[in-house]
Amino acid sequence: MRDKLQEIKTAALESLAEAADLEQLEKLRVKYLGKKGELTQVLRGMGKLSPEERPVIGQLANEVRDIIEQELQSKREELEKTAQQKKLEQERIDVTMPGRRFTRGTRHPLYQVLDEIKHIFRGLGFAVAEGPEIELDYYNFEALNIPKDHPARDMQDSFYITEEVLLRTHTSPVQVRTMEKKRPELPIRIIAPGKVYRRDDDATHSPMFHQVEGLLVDERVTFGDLKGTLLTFARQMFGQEHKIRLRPSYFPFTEPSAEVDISCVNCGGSGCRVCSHTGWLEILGSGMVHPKVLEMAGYDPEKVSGFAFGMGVERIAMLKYGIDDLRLLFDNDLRFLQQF
Ligand code: 2NM
Repeated sequence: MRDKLQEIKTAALESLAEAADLEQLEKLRVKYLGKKGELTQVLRGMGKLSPEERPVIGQLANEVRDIIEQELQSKREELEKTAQQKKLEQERIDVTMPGRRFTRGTRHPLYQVLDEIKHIFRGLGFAVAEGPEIELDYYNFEALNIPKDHPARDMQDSFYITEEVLLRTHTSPVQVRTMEKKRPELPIRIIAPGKVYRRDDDATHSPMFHQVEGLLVDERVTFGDLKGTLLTFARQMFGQEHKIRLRPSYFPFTEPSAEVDISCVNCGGSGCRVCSHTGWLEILGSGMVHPKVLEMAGYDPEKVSGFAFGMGVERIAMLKYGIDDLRLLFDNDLRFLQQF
């Protein structure tokens, strides 16, 4: 057994000295020290030895193992060092080579416009409020006085998750949630920007689009306040030379309601193809908050009043930049996006 151990030691040291790379070294480690390795086999056979011989051979076996381990370790360090050296030689970097130009992205035109809308309303004292895109039927419809038979409540027109939960179809639920949270604090003066979802998909409708809605609730808020606020917005957004026009309209959550037009961004009002020869372009919907909506939010409609409005960001962006196809905003074609 003594001889066998000497034999293993000599053979191991010899082959370790010749190992050319880390892979070979690992094979040798397994061959000598592994679970089924030569040294391990010898140690297994120790049971057959006499009690006097056992500690002597045991000690010798341990010495042999220690020597092989030491040699393995120093050989490993040596080979790692040469491998690293070789890598460094192969990887010479030419520091005089010209750098690779990296292209910087641009902010998406929709979000440039959204930022601008927020900036204008912040200047008018409005705070930005946000809320969930997955909304309860109560906040999206019920609290907004939208009747059970309204087309938007149909499965065909909205994305339902359950009977009571859907993707919000407008950002008005954020306004309701804010009134609920802030009451009785006045004034409420917020805009609610964000993504909304409707089951529409054609050249002029995307199933996801962006809205900004505004809400002001206080004592003695008038239709004149609404008109002045929207005129100020329209002029900051499109230019001080613009006029606005209000036309009677209908929304379940406002009374009275009005559509707001701006003098045509293309012809200034004389009539052209863009404005279908009317001189006007519709930019948003608005109105005085319906007393039922105020009441459901916990306010006394005899004591407070409010105005609200809503606009589609895609539409504003298309008018502002003269984009004629909605889909360009969603295609992510860099040739288009880099123009803004
Ligand atoms: C619009 C048009 C008119 C509106 C109403 C409310 C709320 F929560 F106060 F009832 N938020 N937004 C509103 C009013 C939205 O979008 C075309």
